[in-house]
Amino acid sequence: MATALKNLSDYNLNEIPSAKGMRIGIAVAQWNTHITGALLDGALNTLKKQGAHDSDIIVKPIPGSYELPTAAQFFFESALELDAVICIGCLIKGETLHFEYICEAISQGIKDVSLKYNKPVIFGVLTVLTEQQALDRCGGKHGNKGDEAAVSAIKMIALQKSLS
Ligand code: DLZ
Repeated sequence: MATALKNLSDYNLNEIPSAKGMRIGIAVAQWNTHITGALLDGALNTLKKQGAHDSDIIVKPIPGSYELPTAAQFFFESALELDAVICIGCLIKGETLHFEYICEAISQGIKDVSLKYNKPVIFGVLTVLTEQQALDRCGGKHGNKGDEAAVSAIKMIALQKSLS
């Protein structure tokens, strides 16, 4: 779990499957947009490097991280025929229990939507104690969790295709 021991962007992209033809929705929370925008850039960059086509990536802004599971459900209920959804958000702990409740709801919700639709829903959400920890993980000294989310999506789609 300790990101400090790992750079989130430390992948050999030659070992990742091609993303050509994969259709991916990305829901991006509009809280802490200086962080979520950078996470989105990382995810888009990695998907395109791996061959995903612009027209196969559908990005939608979402009010806040709490809405990410519902947004993922909307994506799968749409006519977009997506292979996966990446949820991008950033929760920074404040002084109340709000952080704990939202983190719990999002992680459970993302898992529930993934199992309900039998499709990968990727947890690209930073849950951090300070803004600096978030900055370190959206293109800073620990890399970019958006890259990691994109790689997870590609690998899970490839796994599902290989088994079906
Ligand atoms: C309300 C709230 C707070 C306090 N903090 C964050 C945050 O750090 N990151 C985030 O993505 N969203 C936050 N929100 C908004 C909630 O996720 C949600 O959008 C609102 O509670 C409305 O349901």
